[in-house]
Parts: sequence; structure tokens; C-alpha cells
Amino acid sequence: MFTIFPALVRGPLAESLLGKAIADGVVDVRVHDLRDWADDPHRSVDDEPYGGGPGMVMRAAPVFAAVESLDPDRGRVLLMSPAGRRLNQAMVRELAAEPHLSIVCGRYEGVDERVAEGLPAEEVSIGDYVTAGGELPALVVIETVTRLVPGVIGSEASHRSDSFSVPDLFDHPHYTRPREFRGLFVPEVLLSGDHAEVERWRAERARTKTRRNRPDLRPGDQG
Ligand code: JEW
Repeated sequence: MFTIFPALVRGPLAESLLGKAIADGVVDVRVHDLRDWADDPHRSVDDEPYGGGPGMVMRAAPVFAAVESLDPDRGRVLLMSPAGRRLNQAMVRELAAEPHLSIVCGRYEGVDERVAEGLPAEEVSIGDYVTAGGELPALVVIETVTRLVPGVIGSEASHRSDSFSVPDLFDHPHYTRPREFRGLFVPEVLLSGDHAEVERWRAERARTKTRRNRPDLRPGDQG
């Protein structure tokens, strides 16, 4: 990935699922400082917008130079953007099948359009809200893709029943000890030992909770 804030992403990449996948060598994430490809002594990567207006724009030249410095087997080049193709689990699966990905993180008001057009780079959005830059969105892409890489999540069953692994349906609610917490009880059926009954209850709760929280979801939407 390419960023002007390498330190911002190093922490998240070193912890939990991502940290373990990287430590185990199951995935390799390389963090490059875009300023290393700036062409002036001040290492600037931004400039004023043509046409006027507030803020600054990330320049095309350092981004082109950075990405083109990688092997030609750099894979698909993604550019995080609030105006990109919306990430969903179907796209995550598609990206997880790639041997290599390159991710460009912009800052400021955005990145010179010629990066998307000429590099070229595929614009990807993680959702309809605006972050301050591409780093947090890129981490979302990296984490969602990494957990689908074989060997990262212990059990296959663990992601088969996950939210969005089943088209149009969220996961059922989960409970753990204690049986009573602040007057809130674990549903009796989960303590019954009747596995068929437990599965029926979970399927029903998955449907009702999905319909209540996500009335917009339609069969097949998430692939
Ligand atoms: C996101 C990259 C780079 C992605 C998703 N663009 C833009 C922009 C920004 C602030 C104000 C106006 C426009 C910040 N920004 C980014 C935001 C990705 C950049 C700069 C991003 N949300 N936000 N899904």
C-alpha cells in the first residue's frame, strides 16, 4: 500500500488477525511512504486544485512513480475513494483470489483524477461516508481480504455461517456465559442441548434480525 502516513497503518497491521497472518507469512503487506517518490526537496505530494476551490489535491506524479517502481506483477491497483465502486463481500472474495494487490491511499480533498484514469487505478469505496483519507478504508480492504485467505481463519465453518457469507442474511445472535447478566437471560433453547431446535431458532433469529436492521437487503445483493 502507498500512503503519506505509514505510521497510521503499522499499528493495525501488527495486531490481531492481520498481525498473525503477516507474522505467519500467510499474507505480505508492504507499506510505502509516497513522499519517497516526491520530486522536490520538501517532499511535497500535494498542490492547489485547477479551477480553484478549497483544500489541496494529491499530485499524480508521485503516485505514478511509486506504483510504477513496483514489479509489473503488482496486480490490480486500487485507489481508495468515497466515489469508488462500493466494497461488498462479493468484491472481497474477488480480491482475495488475486495473488497481488496494490492500494493507493489519498489525502487532502482527493487525488488527481489522472491516477484513476491513466495509471490506471480502480476506485474503491468502503461505504457512503467520507473519511479524512484512504488509510482506514485501505485497512478495511486488507482485513476483509486477509480473513478469506486460506489458513488465516482456523475453521472453514467459522466463516461459512458469518454475516454475508450467506447471501442476504446476517448471522444469528450469539451468547456466552453467564446465563444471566443484569437481568438479561440467554434464550432457554440455547441451553436445551437440542441441536435441531437450536438451528431452527438461529435461522429464525437471523431472518428476523436481518429484516429489522436491514430492510434494504434483497436476496443476492451481497453475492
Ligand atoms: C476516502 C480516500 C482521500 C473512502 C470512503 N476523496 C476525498 C475527500 C476527502 C475529504 C473531503 C472531500 C473529499 C478525504 N479523502 C479520502 C476519503 C478515500 C481519500 C482523501 C474515503 N470514504 N472516504 N469510502
